[in-house]
Parts: sequence; C-alpha cells; structure tokens
Amino acid sequence: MQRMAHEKTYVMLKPGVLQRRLVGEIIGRLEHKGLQVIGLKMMQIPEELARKHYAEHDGKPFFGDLIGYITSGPVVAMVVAGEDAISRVRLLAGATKVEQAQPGTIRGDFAAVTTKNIIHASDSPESAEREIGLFFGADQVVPWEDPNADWTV
Ligand code: FUP
Repeated sequence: MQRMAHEKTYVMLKPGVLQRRLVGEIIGRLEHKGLQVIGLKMMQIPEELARKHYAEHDGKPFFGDLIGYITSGPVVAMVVAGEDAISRVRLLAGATKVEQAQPGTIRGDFAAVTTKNIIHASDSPESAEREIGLFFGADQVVPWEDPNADWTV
C-alpha cells in the first residue's frame, strides 16, 4: 500500500461558527476522523491580513462581502495535521458553494450562504504553508507524538 504524506493544513472556523455555537461540533468532526490539532487560537482578523489571506479573490464580485464577513467577528484559527490532511479536511468540509455541498459534509450540513460557508481549509501544500505562516508564529504550532497513530493510517 502506498503511504500517504503526513501534512499540515490551515483551517479556520468563520465568525458564524462562534455565533451559532458550532465550534465543538466542527472541531469534533476533524478529531473523529483522526486528524490532530497542533495549533489553535481565537482571533479577530485585521482587514489587511484578511486581504492577504484571500488575495487570489481580489477583484471578484464577492471579495468585499468575503472580507467583510471574515472580519465581522472572531474566528478560530487552527493548524491541523495528519496523513493526507489537506485533502481529508477538504473532503470533510465539502464543496465551496452551498448548493453543491453534500449532506454529511461540514458545509453541506451547516452552511446556508456561500460567503458564510463555515470553514476555510487550505487547498494545496503551497497554500497550507503560506496560510500557516500568515496566521501562526513558529512557537504557536505544537506538534505532538501520537502513540495510537496506527488507527489513523
Ligand atoms: P474554498 O477553497 O473552498 O474556501 O473556496 P475559494 O477559495 O474558491 O473561496 C473562498 C471563499 O470565497 C469561500 F469560502 C466563500 C467565498 N466565495 C463566494 O462567496 N462566492 C463564490 O462564488 C466563491 C467563493
């Protein structure tokens, strides 16, 4: 069997997750899959950082709403690790657009509006590295040994 890559990914629970008291539910889904939380903090994102994070969307019609929403209240910023973590978290998150997000996924189960689609998750190793660097200092990421790692691979 081909061994998959151990990866880190940047995950962010958007402001509505706190307002709707869904923080535990969403983090629970990631943990139940066997992914490891190795960085976790709440923060109010300054507009400049929001624009950097979403720079690829600058100029698109939804950009203003996206920046407005992500800076409208605190977010939960996380670094999540595990085998194939980038694609596994994306699968758990579901499709970007709410009308395409399948039931059983985080967005499919909880998002009603695409701009407010609950969760951000890096889409590639390059994005993960860039985004973790934007939101976390090196001393804020705390990898830990998992003696039961067998069942996650
Ligand atoms: P994703 O990687 O799934 O978060 O998707 P994108 O990077 O394409 O989009 C980033 C955010 O922009 C989405 F989470 C929500 C918002 N967005 C819209 O509001 N409308 C769109 O048509 C596409 C994205």
